[in-house]
Amino acid sequence: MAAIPWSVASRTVSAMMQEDPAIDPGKMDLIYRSKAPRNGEPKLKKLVENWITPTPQFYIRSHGTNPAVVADEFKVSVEGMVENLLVFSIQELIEKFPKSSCTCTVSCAGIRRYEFNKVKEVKGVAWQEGPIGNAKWSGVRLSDVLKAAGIKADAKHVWFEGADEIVDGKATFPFGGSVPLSKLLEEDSSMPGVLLATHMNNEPLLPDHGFPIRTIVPGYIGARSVKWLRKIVVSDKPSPNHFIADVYKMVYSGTPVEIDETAPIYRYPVNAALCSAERQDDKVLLKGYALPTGHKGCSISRVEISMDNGKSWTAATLGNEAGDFCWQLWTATVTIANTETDVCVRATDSFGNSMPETVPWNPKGYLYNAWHRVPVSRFEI
Ligand SMILES: Nc1nc2c(c(=O)[nH]1)N[C@H]1C(S)=C(S)[C@@H](COP(=O)(O)O)O[C@H]1N2
Ligand SMILES: [Mo]
Repeated sequence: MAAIPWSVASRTVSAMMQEDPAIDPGKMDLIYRSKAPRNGEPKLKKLVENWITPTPQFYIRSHGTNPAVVADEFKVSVEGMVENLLVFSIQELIEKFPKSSCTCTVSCAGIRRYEFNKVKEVKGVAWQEGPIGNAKWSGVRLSDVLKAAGIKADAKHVWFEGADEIVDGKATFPFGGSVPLSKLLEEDSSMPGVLLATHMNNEPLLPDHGFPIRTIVPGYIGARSVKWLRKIVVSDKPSPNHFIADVYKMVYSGTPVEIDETAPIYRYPVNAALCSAERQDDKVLLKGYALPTGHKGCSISRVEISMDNGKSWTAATLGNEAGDFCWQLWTATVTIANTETDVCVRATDSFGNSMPETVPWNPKGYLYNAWHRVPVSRFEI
């Protein structure tokens, strides 16, 4: 068996042990909303301590059990509307194609879902503000792999399929998704359109994050960044996989007709959250994050705080670190006269998108991005 240069032996063992729902020692810090499948988000105060989210603080969202993976035997195939069908081991992929890295934010479409529950109960993990993280991802570019495969003229979408098995009633199927091929036109020397990532924050991916390989789709909801990637299919239509054909769509009544007629969600909308509050003499220091809409060249232009339910707003201070498809951290110093009040936060991005005061309820609880309204009493100040 060929030696693996990026030393994955330990990961192979721990990935195989995923039958056991024991939590990876590197992921003990998360607050688990469910353990099987594993769904955990970081403590918010910790989340905003670093612009690059340390891997232990990075949320986990899995729909099924982690697949048992033997890294040396793992293969990724490239099929469909291509001139050459290709199959690569991870070793071959990383030897054959130029290395590529990017820093970008991955955020779950269900972020802040618990707020919908206050209106009417929604299905799905009751996430708070934590299923979001900004990491450095490294691997190879999907565009380089597709160049080697040769794309046929009428191709329009690229499907991804994971090695996990999702059980839904009596059916079992892999997690999957797709992106329009045009997403790849967005790439430049510093940002791939889609990355096939083997590493996160300079370490091989943890099993929970898709070891040995996953897609990372900058600017798209987390569901499009398929973990344990084993199949890439080039097609003239979006993937028929459940997670793009039926779910991860913004529907309001959820009838079959509405689902069929609604496009899948791709890019995430502008969002922001207040994550920590600390007393500093007679003032309070607030810290949070803001995420611009997932478009190339889109950044946060302002974050504003209101202590009077949105009647008046003051600007927060944006952190220095920013980048395409990345969140931005912010701080604000405020006076809190009345600990019974709410703090409201809203962000506006450079494409003119602003968080609305309220958003309509949707039965799946996706894309909650109304003003972040937090009772001061949430924080011990
Ligand atoms: N194979 C596979 N890929 C997947 C998922 C999954 O359940 N299976 N969950 C998706 C969802 S909904 C999100 S938000 C991200 C979460 O990535 P993370 O667990 O590394 O944070 O992975 C996506 N990729
Ligand atoms: Mo997600």
